[in-house]
Amino acid sequence: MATTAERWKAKADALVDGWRAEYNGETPSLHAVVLALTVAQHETHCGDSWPGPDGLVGTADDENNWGATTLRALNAAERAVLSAAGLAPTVGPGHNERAKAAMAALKLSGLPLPQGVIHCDSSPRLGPYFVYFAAFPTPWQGAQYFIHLLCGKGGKRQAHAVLLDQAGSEQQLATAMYNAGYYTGFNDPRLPGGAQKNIDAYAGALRAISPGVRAGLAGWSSRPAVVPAPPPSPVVIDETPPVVPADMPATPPTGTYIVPPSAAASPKSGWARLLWLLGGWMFDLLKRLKK
Ligand SMILES: [Ca+2]
Repeated sequence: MATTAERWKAKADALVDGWRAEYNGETPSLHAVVLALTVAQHETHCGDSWPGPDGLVGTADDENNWGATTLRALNAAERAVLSAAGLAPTVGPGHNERAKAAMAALKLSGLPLPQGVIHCDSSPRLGPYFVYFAAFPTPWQGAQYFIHLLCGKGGKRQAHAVLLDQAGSEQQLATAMYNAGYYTGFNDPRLPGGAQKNIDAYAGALRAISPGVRAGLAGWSSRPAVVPAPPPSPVVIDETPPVVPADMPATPPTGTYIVPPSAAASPKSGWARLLWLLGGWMFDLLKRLKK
């Protein structure tokens, strides 16, 4: 059993390998490693949250999903299979079992499956939904995809600048991530102060984690770059535009795989849900017209 410090050093090594694969061999600073690991820890315990069917971390079937990175929404054919099987998403008790049942039903259906695993997630606007999360054969590949989504292709997202800035803070990172749609939080952004509450909650969670990461990495420095650098092998993203529910973006928000305590405040199905969503849109529209 690895000690806490040994675990952090192993996670840091995987993160550095992923960063180098994403950014042409560039080595991230300790500051960048600490902040990125902090996010990955908050989201999925740097991959350990989803150990795969055997339930054990560190074995071949681990999902190696860092950062709760989503792959795509379910398409119409997949949703039809789950609907016929009577499987609805939940983020309440039994959400893991429900997601496993959904995955099993889709495997049985014979539909071509992407490189991902279904979990239940939720957002303030959508309530619970099934979504494919990315899965990888190794930790560094999971870390690379996480960095790719966090920082954007070529590092074009604000989160990348925060990681590179030695004074970049958890608050700045949480703000950049929220603005980029990395997480949605549990407060309705349509309500006054809702968005800021989501950012503050996320930043607070990061501030609670980062000192432990920094302490765990005392005395650690990144390994010399492997020559040649490990070939980037990001997940093969299914480019087929999925047919998604009208209220759900084709690429659902990634991240924050945390079961909210008061999930499902919204109607779950049918006309009630449709009316609820229409209500939300009308609210947005009226707010915009007022401006
Ligand atoms: Ca495993």
